[in-house]
Amino acid sequence: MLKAIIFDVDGTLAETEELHRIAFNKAFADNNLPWHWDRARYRELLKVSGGKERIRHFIETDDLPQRQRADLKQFILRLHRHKTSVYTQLVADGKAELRPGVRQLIDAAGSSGVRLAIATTTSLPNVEALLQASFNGAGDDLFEVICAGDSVPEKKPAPDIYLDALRLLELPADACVAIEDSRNGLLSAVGAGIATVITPGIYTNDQDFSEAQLVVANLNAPEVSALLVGARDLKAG
Ligand code: XBP
Ligand code: MG
Repeated sequence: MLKAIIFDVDGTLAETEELHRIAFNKAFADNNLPWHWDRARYRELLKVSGGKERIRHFIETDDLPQRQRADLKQFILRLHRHKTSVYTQLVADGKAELRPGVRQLIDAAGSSGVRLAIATTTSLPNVEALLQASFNGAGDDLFEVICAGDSVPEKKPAPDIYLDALRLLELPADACVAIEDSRNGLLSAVGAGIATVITPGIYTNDQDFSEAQLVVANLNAPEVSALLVGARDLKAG
């Protein structure tokens, strides 16, 4: 019986990857780096989970001289911190909005007694900015567990972040459903044994989701609210 829904963030709660791309490019420009990630390149780079890991991968494939830097780790950390400050400001300015059906599903889960959690690769400040902007700060109360970014040794597609969410929820995988937008996220959730609903995003609509329990365009699809029926019946007693 469904006891919790575990949401991914980027591409799932909101279509935010375009904002991340803009933030990366602004941080590159502000730091006088001759780098610019267009949409096609970003689609490729998104296969690397984590902004810091994505920058390192880009340097190793495209800017070999930077790779020689003695302070490469610190350089990437500083650049990514700048990107995160640009991104969180964009979100605070209202540039990210929840995808269709997200708010309704969250409300329906609340009235069915289904608990909510977040399992994301993105940095915690990005999650907090989105919850603040989308739920007027009530986000922290809505999502009982928030697992994000560097809190785990291995990012998606490794299962670590979802295993952490299960541990903190104190629930078995079969009492939960994960909601994701990407193959990395699907593999992470399925790797933790969690049935997964996919809502492909603008950057992931060409990916393979064969391991998913359900693939829908958006969370306002009727099959999604059916997930809650069991929970509601049981709650009604
Ligand atoms: C998506 C990611 C993140 C974001 C950028 O996270 O892979 O890396 O692209 O955020 P998810 P950071 O879909 O799991 O929410 O720069 O903070 O990593
Ligand atoms: Mg995602």
